[in-house]
Amino acid sequence: MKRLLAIIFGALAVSACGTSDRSAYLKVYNWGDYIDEDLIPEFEQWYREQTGETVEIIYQTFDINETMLSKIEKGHEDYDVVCPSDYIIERMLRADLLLPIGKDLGDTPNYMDSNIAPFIRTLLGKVDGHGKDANDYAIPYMWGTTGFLYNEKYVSLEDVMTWNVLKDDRFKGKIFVKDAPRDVFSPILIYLRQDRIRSGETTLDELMYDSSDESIADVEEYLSDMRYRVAGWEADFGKELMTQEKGWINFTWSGDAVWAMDGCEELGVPLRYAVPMEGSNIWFDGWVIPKYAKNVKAARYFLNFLCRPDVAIRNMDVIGYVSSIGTPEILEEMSSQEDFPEAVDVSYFFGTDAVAEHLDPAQYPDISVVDRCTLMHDWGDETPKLIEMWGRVKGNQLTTWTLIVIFATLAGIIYYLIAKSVRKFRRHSRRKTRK
Ligand code: N2P
Repeated sequence: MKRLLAIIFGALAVSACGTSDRSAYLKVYNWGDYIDEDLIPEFEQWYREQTGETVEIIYQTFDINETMLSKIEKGHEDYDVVCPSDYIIERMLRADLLLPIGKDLGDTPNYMDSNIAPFIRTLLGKVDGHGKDANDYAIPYMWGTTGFLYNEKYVSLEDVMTWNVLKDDRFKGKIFVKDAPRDVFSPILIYLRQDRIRSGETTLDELMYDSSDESIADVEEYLSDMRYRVAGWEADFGKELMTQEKGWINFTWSGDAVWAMDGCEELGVPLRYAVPMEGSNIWFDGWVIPKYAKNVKAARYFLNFLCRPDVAIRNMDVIGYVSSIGTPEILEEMSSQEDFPEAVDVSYFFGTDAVAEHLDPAQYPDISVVDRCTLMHDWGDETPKLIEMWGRVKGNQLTTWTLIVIFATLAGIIYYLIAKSVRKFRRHSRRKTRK
């Protein structure tokens, strides 16, 4: 409801923008369920305090990268800040769609420079900016892994330690998969190329650039064979279905898993999260300022605001995802929230002393998990091949409901035709008798 109202008010305000001063509005385009919405008016107030100027946020959401990208790339929409994933930032830089974030913040401290964990800065450094340093064009927001959220009542940890669980008939009709072509393609390719990785013929990183026809065909064959076990392709609702036990396995992002696991144990739904042994993606989403933006100043302040540790903690609490902010306050807060029995080595994120921290391993994976994950890369002009393959895989799928509807319609038509012939036959016989 809150989101619906935001969209309605947003739409009204956007139309009002045509006649008003555009510097009074900040157009934010973010993933659904990806911010503590109470922070929106708090930013507006903070911006007034910092600059003496008024700004009103027009907040809109998307559920997959491709929708957002097309609005900017094809629609030239004037969003001031948007939140693409790593490989889409790469694509936007390649297509020259981004403005530098800039550093002018008046007297306001720069939280962007000081608070982002070096680990995430290094990941951002791996984004190929095609001659540009991605660090000048993006502010990392949330990060995580891709893996399985599973219900321990029906599925064991051993089951989900391989991506091949997707082909296990015991779980037919109980699997939800993210409707995100690249996020599904990459782990499946990693799974299919295990032998080549082990023999040194290829590496995880090389696979993330692999858009060859051979690899697309292999993943398509795998997905086509897997799909009849899939109950649904979801962008955002899988986590809720898992809490209602409508699904037992969800191919999803760690943050969705954390959101679902929160409080589920008490309700008798034992949800867990794991990253298969074969390896997976580590990803981050970052805020960027598209070149069609109209309020770059407020955009920069907004990104700076999101890098405040207190703001990062509020966001994490509400959405379940993990912020790129890696200051000591974050470690202190996250380790005080719940007593996780297992210690994880998170020195890669919080610094050399953090080798045995009792944090949620779904949020802050142990270094051994991070070591088997890799960042995705843009396929450039090859991308349509993936989208076409995805369409074939999903498009050919007949769900049980589709089959029921088709059969019911056919039965109706057959009944109608038979009834019509019987009536015609009776009329004919009556006429014959009269004669
Ligand atoms: C939140 C979506 C998170 C995006 N609903 C993960 N890349």
